[in-house]
Amino acid sequence: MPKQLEENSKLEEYDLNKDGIVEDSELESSERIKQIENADKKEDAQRKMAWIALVGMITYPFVTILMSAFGLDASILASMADLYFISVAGIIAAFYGKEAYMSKHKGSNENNY
Ligand SMILES: [Ca+2]
Repeated sequence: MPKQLEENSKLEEYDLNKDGIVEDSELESSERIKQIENADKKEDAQRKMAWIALVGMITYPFVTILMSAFGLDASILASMADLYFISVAGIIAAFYGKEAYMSKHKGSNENNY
């Protein structure tokens, strides 16, 4: 008796060519697609994080200046500036360092996407 999937089965998505049979090769392809999608999401999240860090780093001095201009106490912001800049620069350097490393070594490893 042929095996069947129940109605609206979670495994339905693995039947890539919609012939009603989930083959091993389709499972492998689905797994590979999932890996690529996850890697893409991870890249997007890291890129977003680097951009937020960069925007924060650029706006930080202006916020301090604006606070002083409006007569607000910017001493707390100013006192954590050194630590903040080192941390944010670390994040940005790690991101662009990773990007450079990945683009240099692309193709040398099959799983490197
Ligand atoms: Ca199929």
